[in-house]
Amino acid sequence: MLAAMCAPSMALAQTAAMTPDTVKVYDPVRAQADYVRREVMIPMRDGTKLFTVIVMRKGTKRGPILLSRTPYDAGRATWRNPSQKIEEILPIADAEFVNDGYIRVYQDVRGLGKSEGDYVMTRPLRGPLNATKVDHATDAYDTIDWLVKHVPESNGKVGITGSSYLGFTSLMALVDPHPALKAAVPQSPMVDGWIGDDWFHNGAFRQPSFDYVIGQTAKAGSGPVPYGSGDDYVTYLAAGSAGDFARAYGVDAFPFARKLMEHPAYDSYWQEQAVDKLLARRKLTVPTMLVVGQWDQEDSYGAPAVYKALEPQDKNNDMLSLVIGPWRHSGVNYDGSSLGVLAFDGDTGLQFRRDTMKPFLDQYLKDEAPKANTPPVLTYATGENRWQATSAWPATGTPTPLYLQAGFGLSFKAPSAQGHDAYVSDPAKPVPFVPRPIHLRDADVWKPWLVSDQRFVSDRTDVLSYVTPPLDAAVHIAGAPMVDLFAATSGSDSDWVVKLIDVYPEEQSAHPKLAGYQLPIGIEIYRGRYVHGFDKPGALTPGKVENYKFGLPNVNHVFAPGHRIMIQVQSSLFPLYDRNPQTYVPNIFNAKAADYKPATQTIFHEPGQASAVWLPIVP
Ligand code: PG9
Repeated sequence: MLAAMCAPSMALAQTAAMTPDTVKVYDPVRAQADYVRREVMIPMRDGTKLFTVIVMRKGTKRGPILLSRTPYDAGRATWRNPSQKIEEILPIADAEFVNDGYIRVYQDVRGLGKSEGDYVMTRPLRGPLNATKVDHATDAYDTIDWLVKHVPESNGKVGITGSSYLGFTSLMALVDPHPALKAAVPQSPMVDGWIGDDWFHNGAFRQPSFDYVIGQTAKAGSGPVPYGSGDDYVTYLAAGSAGDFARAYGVDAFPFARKLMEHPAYDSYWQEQAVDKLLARRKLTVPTMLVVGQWDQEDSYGAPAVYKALEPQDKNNDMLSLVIGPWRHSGVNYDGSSLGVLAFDGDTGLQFRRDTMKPFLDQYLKDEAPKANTPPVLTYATGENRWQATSAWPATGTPTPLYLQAGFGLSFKAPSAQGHDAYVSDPAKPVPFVPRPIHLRDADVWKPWLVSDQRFVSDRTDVLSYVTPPLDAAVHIAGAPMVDLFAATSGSDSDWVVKLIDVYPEEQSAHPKLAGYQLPIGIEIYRGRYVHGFDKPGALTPGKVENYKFGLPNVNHVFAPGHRIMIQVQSSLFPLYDRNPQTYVPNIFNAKAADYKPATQTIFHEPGQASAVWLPIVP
């Protein structure tokens, strides 16, 4: 019976052997999908069209729109897994939103993905650096304007979010915002690429930036830099300066790489695109929640800097909030149960998104949603593993100097005797930033590197480690520890790296991986030539003591009783940061082999020159 029914139709449906086998259009979204996924080209004011994907659960009505503007392929972002289930196609952090009626929108920024137009890296705002009529502020405005008019399932209210580059585009939407933009959650935004976000930290160049530039701007997707699969420590060392590396591998053909190399100091190119400075000159009209990870290995600077710049405007303490979680870069959008060897109390990413971010967005975006109970500041006290709400950041407390002492001690009492320690920093043997062999592209090493055990360098003669006795009582810090270093070099330029470390007791049988662990709470680098101003590089006078002051990342951490606090000082962090030749040259990207010289570095701990890290201690 079955055979009789099928035979005639099968015969009719036979496909000729030479039918061309390519199919022009296959829509993978099938009738059984639980979502609607639309791809549209949205016109901007200059006629350029931006590729935009709109995703929502079937049946969504009066849904708020949550927008992200990305350089990382909106198509791929909304097709994480080929599936008919909305939770599978979208990034995992979107689930709570689309399951509660949100419409999720991703857009390729101009010039990337399927969007039209010219791409300029973190395109500066219209003004001295951008003579065109368009930037991310206008593109966000035009996009929001189109969305509220063309998405019939929406309630006309839009929020913007995203991490890192997407955090940057979220912040740019706050410049002359569209009236329908009701709330923003910029996460780990790239704010100042010179002071403390992706490209440089306090003037020291981050060499993996070259890979990023190629990945981002090579049209044919021809990156990354073809330097081979060996130990990156060896490869970068053999290349010479970061400029030599760029020239050897053709990275200098990329305009943005040239811009990086042409602007080694904090000149107007950097100052005029620093987003905290741009926003500080404008009125904050959109409720904004800034988010960052305590161990953010890419953009630890931006969110707290914007918070600091805008908080004076927030008279009622209800427009601007800050969240610091126990996360790596963008970790907020993934499973936040652990980071490296550290385990937290549950999935801190989910806890934040579900209990803080969503109620905040609901309040401003959903029809008739209740007021959220958003704390002005929410941080996670690592060491005690609990969320903590406060009214201000840094939390109210007393900055207290923890002084370097003779005999490699540390104490809250200022040193009373003359004293200093010295080490030789040899650019031919820079201190590695993670154990060798180093593969900068290994995400499993890169993502948690800021919590990696520092014992691998503690015994090097060019790393000085100062440590307290075991603590009798907990020391709780909440804010950015400040380095206050008195140091001299025998060279004419130098880098200074300072690490604040929580040393776990040797006996930890309950957590054997943490026994004796030297957990970095903050690591930062400072290029000595800028001691008299980031825009005023100058040679250091050999032997002259200078006072270097710079911030470590913002943290909320409890050093538990029995633990010890350690401060390490060294002069390189390689190959993450390019080497300082230790001889002053106008532009380190052009340093020659002969400029790289060993230098004797002297760290002072004596009255009048008492090196310390100021800890933001809270009761
Ligand atoms: N940290 C990345 C980035 C942002 C902006 C510019 C360059 C790099 C990112 O994760 O997007």
